[in-house]
Amino acid sequence: MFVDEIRIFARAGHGGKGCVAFTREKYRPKGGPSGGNGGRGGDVILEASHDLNNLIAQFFNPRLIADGGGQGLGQGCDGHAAKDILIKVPCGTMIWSLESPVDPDAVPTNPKIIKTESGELAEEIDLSQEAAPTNPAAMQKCELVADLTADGQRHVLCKGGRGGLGNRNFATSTRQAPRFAQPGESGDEGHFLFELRMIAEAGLVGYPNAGKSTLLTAISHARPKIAPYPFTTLHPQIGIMEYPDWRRIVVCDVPGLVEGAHKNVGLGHEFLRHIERCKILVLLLDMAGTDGRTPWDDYRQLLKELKLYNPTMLDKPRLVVANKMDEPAANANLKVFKQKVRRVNLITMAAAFDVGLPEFRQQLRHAVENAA
Ligand SMILES: Nc1nc2c(ncn2[C@@H]2O[C@H](COP(=O)(O)OP(=O)(O)OP(=O)(O)O)[C@@H](O)[C@H]2O)c(=O)[nH]1
Ligand SMILES: [Mg+2]
Repeated sequence: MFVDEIRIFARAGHGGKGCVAFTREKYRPKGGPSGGNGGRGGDVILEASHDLNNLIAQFFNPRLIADGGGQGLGQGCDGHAAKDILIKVPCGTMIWSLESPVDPDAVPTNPKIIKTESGELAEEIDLSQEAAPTNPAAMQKCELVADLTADGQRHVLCKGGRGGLGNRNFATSTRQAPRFAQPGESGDEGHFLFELRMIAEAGLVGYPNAGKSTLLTAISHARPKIAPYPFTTLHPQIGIMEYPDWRRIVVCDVPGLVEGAHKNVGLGHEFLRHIERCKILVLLLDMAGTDGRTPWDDYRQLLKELKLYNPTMLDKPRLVVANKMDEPAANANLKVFKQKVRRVNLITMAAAFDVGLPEFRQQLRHAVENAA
């Protein structure tokens, strides 16, 4: 199972409460205040790791709750600090805060002030007006809290509460026996959305069956499934293309994009988030038209769907690749394509037969380095 979006509830630990205690020893019957401080609550910390490639761990554990700190004790003993919890997430995880939508019709109710039997003034709470419990599923993505891109990068999602001070901290010359201590502070908590956007330099976009996975297999050690039916690739796949001088370019293969993807046709277009951060887009066309479509229509549709997903996608430099050039219909289609779509620099190849790959590798490197 591939999980690239998950809603999480996180709560840091509360601080332990401070202690009220006094020293009583055989020869010091009034030894003074000795209540220790409470320990601090544990933090919830996120760490980006390049060993992970999806958020499956959070799918099975969507509640990240750290322990509270220990209470202060007598004889000046402080409570123990709670352990932080460290959660590993894949590189490229964006953390958004979630908030309940504000109801514009909600009228703030004025609290009623009443007089109690003892004559004190108090606020009357109308239980029928109590806020409805929050529904995390209805919460909306609000603010970007963190973007964990580099391996080892950490972010404290929720900070644990400080422990309360024990009564020995409050002794003064005029108040030598304070009979109070601080309660611990509560830890931060909140609902969050974890969204994974892969970190790759180049993204392969194309219709299903265009040969994206075949190209990724030919240029890297990645082994995505290749088959002659549409939507073979269901999740993004990462491959690393190596050059003789050890330069590496990370390439991301995503599922096929089809006409109407913005209306959820095919697999929709949500998966395009994984190539949103790419520097270069590689538009792969089936130049032989093996599925009965024409490559020039495919090209226009791909651009249209990219624009409908996010208009900034078209600002990225792109390489256009004509695949399946070994097929008989490909050369004739290529001629028509060049007439219909002008000012496009095409790289021709037959990925399944390793034809045209050196030129592709060279042009991709050139484009990535110029885009940096
Ligand atoms: N003749 C020919 N067939 C190719 C070439 N490249 C890929 N194919 C075939 O096209 C079919 C689809 O290839 P895939 O790599 O799975 O295509 P894809 O774009 O990843 O498809 P989806 O994952 O479904 O989006 C497979 O049967 C490949 O063998 C090529 O250069 N020439
Ligand atoms: Mg594929």
